[in-house]
Amino acid sequence: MANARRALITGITGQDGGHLAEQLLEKGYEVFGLIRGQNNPRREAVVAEFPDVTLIEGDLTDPTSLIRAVETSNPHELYNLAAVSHVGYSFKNPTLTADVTAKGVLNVLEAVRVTGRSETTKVYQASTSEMFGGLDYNRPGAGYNEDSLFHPRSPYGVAKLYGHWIAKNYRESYGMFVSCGILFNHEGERRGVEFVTRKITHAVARIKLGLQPNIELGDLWPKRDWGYAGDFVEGMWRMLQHDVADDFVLATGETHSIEEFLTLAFTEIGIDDWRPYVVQNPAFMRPAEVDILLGDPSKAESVLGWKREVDFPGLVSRMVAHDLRLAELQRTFA
Ligand code: NAP
Ligand code: F7E
Repeated sequence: MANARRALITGITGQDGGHLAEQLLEKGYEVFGLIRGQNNPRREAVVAEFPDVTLIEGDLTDPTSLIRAVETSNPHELYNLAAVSHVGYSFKNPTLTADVTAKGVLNVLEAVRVTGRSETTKVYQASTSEMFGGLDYNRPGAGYNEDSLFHPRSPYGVAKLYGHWIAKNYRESYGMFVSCGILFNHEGERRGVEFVTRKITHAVARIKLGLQPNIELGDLWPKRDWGYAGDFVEGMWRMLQHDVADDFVLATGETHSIEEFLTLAFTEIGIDDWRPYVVQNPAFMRPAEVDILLGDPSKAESVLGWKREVDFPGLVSRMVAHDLRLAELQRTFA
């Protein structure tokens, strides 16, 4: 490993952290992961799946721990994926969201700068389509791109917008290589069950095996540009291999409603009408909703040569298949 490129991933226990660790190890990187808490329940799973990843304890709200993580890993590439990332949760915990998802980005950038690595460490900042907001007045027909207007609709979106701009500010002020990926929703087998796609596929598999009767959801009409997380982390890596730091939208260029996702997921288990199995619960509705998101990934396609591989039906199908295997195991060992 002496000559291997080194990468530090914050958010190693999350969906994207897992995909990225897997891909970077395959590419021959020495991978370090920041893990928070004195007894993080997800540590065991990361150690089991990635025994070659070196875990470093730290928290985005603790600047000293980030300086130590940067000094220990001395990374060529730092992927800042850690965040309070659930939009609904951010309405209930707005101060924590600002501390982690906004100010945490500043803490990461400062850790790189004050340790004298501004010229040697390339940084990826996980920006989001939630910064656009999906309102009628600023909704471009062909989809949002890097020049579209921002109008975030949640404490999460507002915090991410701070992270986006402070990342650009460090690029402009200190010449740091900081690239921001404005990523539209990306899902898959590693997605947390608190997000709507995985919540649905997890429930659909359990309904099929008789482990639960129905699923409780909030609003079903919002539309999202849903891609596969494995494709999207490949795009993150490509951003840091590009010769200049820049901002890039990653998206599929298609948008689908939650109802469409439900239709495909239930069809996978042979049920044509999902309505009898879905209970609407206002607890899962948000004080302000993002109605529709559609991204235009033309720049990433032409400049980075990036293109998503998995399409919408393929995404739903692989998630249901994975959750059916999981539910079968749960039934066997229950
Ligand atoms: P995720 O599964 O929710 O993972 C979030 C990660 O952040 C977890 O590893 C979590 O660790 C870590 N974290 C939370 N608070 C922390 C803190 N105070 N200090 C250190 N680590 C902390 O998110 P994801 O889907 O992989 O997304 C990765 C990034 O991309 C996030 O920044 C997200 O906002 C952004 N993004 C995601 C999407 C998407 O569709 N997935 C789209 C656009 C942008 P614990 O295990 O300790 O909780
Ligand atoms: O909600 C609706 C909900 O929580 C999608 C994060 O990765 O992508 C993600 O944010 C839609 C919303 O994702 C339930 O109201 C209905 O309209 O799966 P979600 P999100 O809010 O789009 C962006 C790009 C990020 O950056 C974020 O980090 O589904 N919805 N019923 C529900 N959502 C949830 N979670 N649970 C429900 O029961």
